[in-house]
Amino acid sequence: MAFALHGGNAGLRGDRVQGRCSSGRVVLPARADRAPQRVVRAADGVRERKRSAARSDRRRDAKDGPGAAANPRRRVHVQRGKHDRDGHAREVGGIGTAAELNEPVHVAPQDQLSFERRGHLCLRNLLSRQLVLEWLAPAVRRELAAREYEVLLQKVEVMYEDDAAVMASLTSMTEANVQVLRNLLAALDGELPFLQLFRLWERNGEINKIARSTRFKSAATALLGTKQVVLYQDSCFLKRMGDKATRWHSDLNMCPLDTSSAVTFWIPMHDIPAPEHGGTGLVYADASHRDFSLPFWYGRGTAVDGRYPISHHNALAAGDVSVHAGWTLHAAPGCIEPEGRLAYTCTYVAADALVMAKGVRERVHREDHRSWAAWIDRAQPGKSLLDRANRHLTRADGPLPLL
Ligand SMILES: O=C(O)CCC(=O)C(=O)O
Repeated sequence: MAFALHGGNAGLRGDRVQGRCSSGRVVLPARADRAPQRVVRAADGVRERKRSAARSDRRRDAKDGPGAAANPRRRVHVQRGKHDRDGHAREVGGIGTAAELNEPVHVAPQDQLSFERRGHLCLRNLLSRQLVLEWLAPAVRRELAAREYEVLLQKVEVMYEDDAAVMASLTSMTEANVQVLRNLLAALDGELPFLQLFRLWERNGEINKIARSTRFKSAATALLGTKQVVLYQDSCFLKRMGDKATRWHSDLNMCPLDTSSAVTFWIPMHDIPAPEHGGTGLVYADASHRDFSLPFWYGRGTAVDGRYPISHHNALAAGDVSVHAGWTLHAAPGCIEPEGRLAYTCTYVAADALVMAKGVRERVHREDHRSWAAWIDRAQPGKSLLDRANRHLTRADGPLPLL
């Protein structure tokens, strides 16, 4: 089934692309999965019986708490704890009591192989539906609302990067000028692909617990084939009704680290239909992360049209996570859902990733610079994130919390 991704004309995340959308190999959960070391397996050979078991497990989990289906005796009591400055529950006694976050995931070898070969994978039920709908999604929405100025400023910077007058005016912009930023974006007449916010983990205790959890650490280390990973970046992507397609891009173009070992977990904050039914989940250019030939011979920016099979992971339910490698080309359709589409992402890199040398760093696309601007000038180029010279960056309260 063919579908068109209508790209805007600014920013890195997109190009006007017409692709053939072959459904990705659907990835289904293995449901002996709530116990520690649960296995998250790809779909091959898993049939309707497992799907219907998964559906009834989800209903059970939603009713009785994460893990209730696999272990009916267990109830996860997510208690309300201390409150932050806005009166919202913070991490103490809150999300941290959701046992699933402390349970490592065993990613089956065939899934690791598939990720290695295709550059993407879907881990169904990596999180419980309850955790996503009742904790993560509200926390992400609160951050978006509380940090509207930051969100708008970032998008104006990206969309007006070639307009010297607008860029100059931003230096004197303050929180009181939110309306000015809104007007600048409105003037683009629907060219935006999404609104974005970085570093949610830094300000929100619940999100911090999730991004730094054993759950993600174990999945990231397995997929990258490394012992230690660092949380490099987190972000959220809000597509409002009418927002355009996310352009084809790979994340490492925007990252000042010299590495190929990066993995992004794209976590929808609600159920998302398959792209052919109007959903806005990510679509991937299969094996593009292994395409050394394209950048070697042509440089970046060559159209992906026709070069790779395009695939996706069909409908996603809250708790499913769509995962891609740092160099995998990916995009998303424009948003026709009246309620919009919201996803939270966290990106991990192997701990031996090197901080880029200064001359090279200038070539990094700046779309994500708000994610790393706070620490990059304090980092020692040419050294790994774990090197003694960069240890000061990785304190628990630092910009790159070690897992
Ligand atoms: O959600 C989107 O549309 C874009 C997400 C993305 O580019 C990413 O997760 O790297």
